[in-house]
Amino acid sequence: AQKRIEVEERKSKTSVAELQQRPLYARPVLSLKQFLLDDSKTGIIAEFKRQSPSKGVINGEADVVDVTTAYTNNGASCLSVLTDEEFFGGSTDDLLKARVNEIPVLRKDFIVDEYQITEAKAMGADVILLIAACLTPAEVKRLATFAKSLGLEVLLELHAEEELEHICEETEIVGINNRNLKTFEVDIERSLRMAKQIPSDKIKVAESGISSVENILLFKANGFRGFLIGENFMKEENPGQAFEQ
Ligand code: IGP
Repeated sequence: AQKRIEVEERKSKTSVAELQQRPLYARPVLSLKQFLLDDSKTGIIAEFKRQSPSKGVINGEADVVDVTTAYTNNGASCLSVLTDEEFFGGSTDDLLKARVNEIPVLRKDFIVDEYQITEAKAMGADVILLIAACLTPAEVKRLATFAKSLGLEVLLELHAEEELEHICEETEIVGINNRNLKTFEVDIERSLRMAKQIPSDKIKVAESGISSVENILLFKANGFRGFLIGENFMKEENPGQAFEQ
C-alpha cells in the first residue's frame, strides 16, 4: 500500500527536476524593485482576480490575456495574478497567459514551501508573495532566501503591527494590506500609521481597497511606491479600460 501511495503522489505532483526543465524557468527575471523605483511609471500593481472570499464572483469570465495586456498598455508597473483555485478561482494557466506581457508578474497565492516557489519560477513569475499572517518570521526568512537564490523577488505582506518583526534583510519590498483579514474591513489610516515603522530602505506597497486617485496620492505622500489594485478594475465589464480612466 505504501508503494502505491508513493506512486500516486509522484503522478499527481510534477517533480522539481521537471519544473526546472520548463522553458520559462530559465527566462531572465524582471525586477519589480526596479519598476517601482522608476518615476516615469505609475507604480500600480494591477491584479487579475476572478473572485474573492469577501466579494464572491467579481468577474468570472474575464479574458486574462485581454485584461493584462490592457493593464500593461495603460501603464501598469506590474501584474498580480491569483493562482489560488479554492478561494480566488485562479489558476496556473491564468499566470502563464499573463506572461505574454513584458512587465513583472507577481504570483499571488498562499506560499508555504519551497516547492511552490520553484513552481512560481517555472510558471514565469518574477515575484512571489509571502503573507506574514501565514508564516513565522523564521519561515519568511527561509523562503525569501530560497526565492532570492532562484533570482525571484519577494513581496512580504503585513496587515498588523505585530507582524513588523517578519521583515528581514531578504524582504526588500514590504506590502501593507489595508484590509483586515478577519473582518474584511478596509482601514487606510492604520496602514499609514504602520508605514512609519517600516525601515526606510524597504520599498513600500499599499494593498487592497484602493478605489481613487486621491487614495494613491495619499499613499504616495506617505512614502509608498507601489499600489496593488484588484477589485476596482475587475468589477468593471472591461477592467483594462477601467485602468485607463
Ligand atoms: C487587491 P483589492 O481590494 O484592490 O481587490 O485588493 C489585493 O490587495 C488583494 O487581492 C490581496 C490578496 C492578498 C488576495 C491582498 N493580499 C492575499 C489573496 C491573498
